[in-house]
Formats: sequence, structure tokens, C-alpha cells
Amino acid sequence: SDKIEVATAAASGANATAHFTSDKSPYDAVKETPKERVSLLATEVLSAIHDTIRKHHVTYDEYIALKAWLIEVGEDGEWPLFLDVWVEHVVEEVNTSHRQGSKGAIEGPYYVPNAPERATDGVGTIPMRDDEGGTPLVWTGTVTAVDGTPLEDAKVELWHADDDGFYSQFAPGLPEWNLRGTFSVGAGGAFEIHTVQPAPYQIPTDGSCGRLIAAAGWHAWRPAHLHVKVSAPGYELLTAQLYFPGDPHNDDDIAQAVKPELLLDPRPQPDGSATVDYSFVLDPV
Ligand code: MBD
Ligand code: FE
Repeated sequence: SDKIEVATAAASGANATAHFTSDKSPYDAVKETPKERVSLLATEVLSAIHDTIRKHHVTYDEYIALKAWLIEVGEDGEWPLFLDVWVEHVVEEVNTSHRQGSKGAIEGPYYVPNAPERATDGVGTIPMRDDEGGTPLVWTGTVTAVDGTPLEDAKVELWHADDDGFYSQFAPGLPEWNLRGTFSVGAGGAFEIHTVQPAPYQIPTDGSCGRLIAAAGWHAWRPAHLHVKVSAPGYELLTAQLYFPGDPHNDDDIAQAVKPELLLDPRPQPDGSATVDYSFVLDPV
């Protein structure tokens, strides 16, 4: 479709950089890191690179290609995409391994805070266009604590791609908050969210990340997924992604962010929609 041609790396990758630098105050974290820690991590990362160069006898041509490519990643604005696809899953793993509650997954480059509240008594519909594509999905669940307490002041923030695999605020031509909403839960921590099933996501092929994928002969796909942040005062923020059974990329996600616990079990309905139950369990802070 036309939209596939206009969703260039310049539109999505560069927007991810703009969002990151405006939303996340990245330089605060840098200032707080002690010298000893920076030195330890930088020394070990550089040693790992040195070891790879020695082990595989990296040539000057390869070194120059690396330099040129790294410069392009910055020029394309694709550092958020690169890091979230190939690095974040391990950061997520080591920082959530202590949890007893629900499994999480990486945030990825396309979260936007403060999506509009859409729920009344826990029930609501995500903002969508009149002709929004994709199987309608009615998702019910609860938010509870690991000890079973219902968390009635919990919020579920949901964001996902559309039926063409595009995210609002990162691909052009979509309403600002399309397929992004905040759902405050109702009695018993229960929610019922109406949305549509997203399409699989392809890393933009026309930017530096796409050029790495092509040069290495990899594929560029993430399976279809819903992104959530589930929060409640006094509990650890849960960032997760939920996946659909049968997606060809559930087993080889380019971002390595699929876990068996994150697979949904949708039930097709006679009217062409699907219903799904999936609940969240939060760990206390
Ligand atoms: C996505 O939609 C995504 O979730 C991640 C992690 C990386 C790239 C695109
Ligand atoms: Fe995503």
C-alpha cells in the first residue's frame, strides 16, 4: 500500500530519537553513574569488541564499514531502534528476574507516556479510526498483587501497531493517539478493553538497521504484539508485550522478546471478533 512507502526510516527511526530525547531525560541517568561503574562497563564492552576482532581477524575494510555504518545509525536517528531490538531484552531479563508476578518484556522504541484515559469502571475502547483494520479484540482480565489482593487503583496503558504494522506518532498519517490508551481498572481490579489485533512489525528496511539486517541475511520481523505498562501505587511497574498464537515469528523474533508466558489464547467469535482473557500479577516494591 501507499502507507508502506511513506513509513520510511526517516519517519519512524528519527521520530524515535526525537521522542526519546524529549520524553525520557536521558542525560539524568548518565550523570548519576559513578566513574568506577562507567569504567568497569566500558572496559568490558571494549574488551569484548577487541576479542571479536582478534578471534575473527577483522580487516581494515570491515573496520571502515563499521565506522560508516555507526555514523549512519546516528544520522538516521535509529539508535533507539537498534538498542531496543538487539540489546534491551537482556537489560529487561536481568532487571526482572527477581519477580514472582507476571513476566515482562522490553518497552521498545514506540511508547508515548500520558495516553488518554479511556475506561469507565474498567471498561473502555482504545482510540481508533472508523475504518480501523484488524480483527476486533475484547480483552478481559484483572490486576492483582502476588498475594492475591485485587489492585483497584491499577492502570493498564496499552499501545500497539495497526493492521499495517504502523504506530501512531511514529509513522505519518495516523491520528495522534490512534491505538494508544490508558485504562484504569474497575471493581476487583477488573478491566475490559476493546481494540483490534495488530499486524506483525517489520523493522524499516530503508534505514541503517534494515541495512544491517540485509547485509547479514537476517529477517526484519517482530511477531504481532500488544504493548502494555501495568502500574499501581506501591507495586513494581510491569512493562510487557503479549503475542498471538500461530504467528510465524513467535519463535524467531528479531528483538528476542517473546516468552511462553506472554502468549495469548484468543477465542474466535461467530461475528468475526475474538475474546481473550489475560490478567496481570504485580510484585510489591
Ligand atoms: C517494535 O514495535 C518493537 O516493539 C520493538 C521492541 C522494536 C521495534 C519495533
Ligand atoms: Fe512494538
